[in-house]
Amino acid sequence: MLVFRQLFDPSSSTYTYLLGDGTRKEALLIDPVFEQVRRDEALLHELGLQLRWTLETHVHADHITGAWLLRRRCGSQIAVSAAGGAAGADRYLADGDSVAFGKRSLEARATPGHTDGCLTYVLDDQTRAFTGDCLLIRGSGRTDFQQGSAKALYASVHRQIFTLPAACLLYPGHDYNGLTVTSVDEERRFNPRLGGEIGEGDFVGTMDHLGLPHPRQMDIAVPANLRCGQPEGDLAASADPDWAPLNYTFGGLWEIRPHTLAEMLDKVQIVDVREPHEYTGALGRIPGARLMPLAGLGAGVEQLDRERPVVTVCRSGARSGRAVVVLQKAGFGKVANLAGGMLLWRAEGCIVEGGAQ
Ligand SMILES: N[C@@H](CCC(=O)N[C@@H](CS)C(=O)NCC(=O)O)C(=O)O
Ligand SMILES: [Fe+2]
Repeated sequence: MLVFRQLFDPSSSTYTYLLGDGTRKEALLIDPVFEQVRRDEALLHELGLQLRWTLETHVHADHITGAWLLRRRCGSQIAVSAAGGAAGADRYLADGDSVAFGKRSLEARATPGHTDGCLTYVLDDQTRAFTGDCLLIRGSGRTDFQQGSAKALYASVHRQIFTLPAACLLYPGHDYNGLTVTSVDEERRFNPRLGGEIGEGDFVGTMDHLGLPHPRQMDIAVPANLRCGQPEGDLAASADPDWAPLNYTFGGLWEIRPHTLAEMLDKVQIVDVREPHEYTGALGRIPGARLMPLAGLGAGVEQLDRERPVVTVCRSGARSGRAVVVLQKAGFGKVANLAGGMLLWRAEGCIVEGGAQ
């Protein structure tokens, strides 16, 4: 069983792809983004997958890869193109090499043109291919920096991508218009730069006159990606909260487990965001919890100490998850949601004040 997820980084419009063997529980990520590493890790964890590899389609100019950080956090190995010039990887790929995850695999195809070292990854059964910034949906990667060559890109698309089966789905490295997927057949027919009867000369003429500004992050991203995303200096930006062992969820929240919270009740402020009748109702409450219903939370935040961690709680963990977002927006840095709310708190036998016994 193939596990497949398309993930998006809105700030750079980058797609990251998760591919997993659902039986063997092994996975890889294509083009992870540094700032999204926690999200990707949470998804892998929630799906029960072990990350074996991170793969790069090329040395990116517009965002920093999450490869190095994922290796550090998940023990994955880094695979990059041998022709890309990046140092610090575990494996250097050339045209025709394959990378396995469980019983499945991807074939690397050299598709230079956007950069010298661009690779397209083709799934073993040729039902999907990941084209990086070589072929975009109804577009192509730019060819005006990082050894770009419009001639080379034209040849790559025609020899390595348009020769795949017509029904093969194509997933790009970016999309700037909200499009998500295309197919070989569609791009052969409708790509306005490369499809139909468009010849090499037509393509080169188009690419020479795009007049695009350089990516905003280019001066930071290229050197960092030549180190596979290893930061210079310390790692403060990617450090986890240190006030408690917390879990990060794919939904984007830090959560605390009932037993972890039960052992540190005196060190945190507990904000119960249920309605008053629930606070005094049958489920009871956590000793010391302060009643601040979600609707009035924004107006009441000044009653809270900004230096002490805050844990939010409700019946099931849903409203309190929303409360975390409200508190973060109000500038609170140390906030976590009680996983499973009062229901899980009681189910795990933690101490309750009031309520039915
Ligand atoms: N405004 C974007 C520009 C991104 C950009 O130039 N993207 C490259 C891929 S790394 C590209 O080929 N873009 C094609 C296009 O914009 O048509 C940024 O600053 O990051
Ligand atoms: Fe790129």
